[in-house]
Amino acid sequence: MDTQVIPLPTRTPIRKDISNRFTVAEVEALFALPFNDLIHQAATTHRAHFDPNRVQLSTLLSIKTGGCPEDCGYCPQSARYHTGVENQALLNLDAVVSAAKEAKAHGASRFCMGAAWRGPKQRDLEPVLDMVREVKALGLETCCTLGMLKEGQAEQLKDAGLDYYNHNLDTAPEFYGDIITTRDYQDRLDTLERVRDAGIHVCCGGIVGMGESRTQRAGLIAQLANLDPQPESVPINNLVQVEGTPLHGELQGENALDWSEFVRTIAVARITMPKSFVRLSAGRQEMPEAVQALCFIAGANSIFHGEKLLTTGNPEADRDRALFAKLDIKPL
Ligand code: SAM
Ligand code: DTB
Ligand code: SF4
Repeated sequence: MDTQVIPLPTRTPIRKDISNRFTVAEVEALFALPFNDLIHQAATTHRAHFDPNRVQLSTLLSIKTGGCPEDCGYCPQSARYHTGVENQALLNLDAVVSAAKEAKAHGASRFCMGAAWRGPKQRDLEPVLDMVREVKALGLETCCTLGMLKEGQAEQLKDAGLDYYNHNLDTAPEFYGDIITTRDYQDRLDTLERVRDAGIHVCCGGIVGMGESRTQRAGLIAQLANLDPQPESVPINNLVQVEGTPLHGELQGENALDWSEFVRTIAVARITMPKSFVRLSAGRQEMPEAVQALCFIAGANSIFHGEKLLTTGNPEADRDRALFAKLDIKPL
């Protein structure tokens, strides 16, 4: 009888020391692995650092909505596009605190407050500092995403009790100019440095499905993985196409990002940033449960939980509960 030799899965060696930077080609080589080998490597990496059956829940609240001066081509909150999003001035403290209490009651461990600003002015920041203090006092981790920070603002947020600041690189440097013209890549890196220097945890990721190439997806992941230290939290968003934004409508059918490529992106993020929380972020509403399950296998271990992201929909809490029950996943 013939003995069948089963080849071992292909493994691309990953350097342990992140002071060795990832090249885009190295990250692209991970993307190019056979799907099963890639998922296996990502799942193995995930298990070396995390309990694979636990997923962290963050809840988002838009504390200031719409009317943003920036031109981010994906964003329903830019004042330049007609998307039907209603502008809403900064919420008052009570509204934020009651939303945070509700998020906690629904099992969230982190509460993330988002504002459609280019960046906060000092008079904008003061009330946000109160929000951070009160949300923190509820025993929740606090996160803000307020746009670019000026000198000294990160320190004020830290003093108020801010645990995380979300500021995304969004895409590869080479594709960035196709999406945003009102701030550049370096502006984003500068804000991330201010956040890091103030001792706040960094939440930094990007969006895929905007018409970028695979090399550009690898370019985004290389940028994120080469941040030193790596971000504690890495949101991977699948573009939510909103009518009225420049990116609406063009990326359909064969131009749309295939689900397998999204899962590959999660897997590559996990392998290159082994100790970071990789968040399966925007786009879950449109994503079949089986694809979400693959993302969890590939190392995603955080989601946004709650019926809304900032302005667009997210799966209802009951749907997430049912999915977690099927997969025996427990919130962290
Ligand atoms: N205005 C601030 C800023 O841009 O830094 C904070 C809020 S902004 C909405 C936060 C992030 O949400 C963006 O950097 C982008 O990655 C993500 N985002 C916005 N619109 C999106 C969409 N339609 N689909 C997927 N992700 C989106
Ligand atoms: C992130 O990376 N994704 C979240 C959070 N950080 C702020 C935002 C997603 C927004 C999706 C579009 C919307 O709801 O307006
Ligand atoms: Fe404004 Fe942020 Fe939307 Fe860009 S992503 S338009 S900065 S709210």
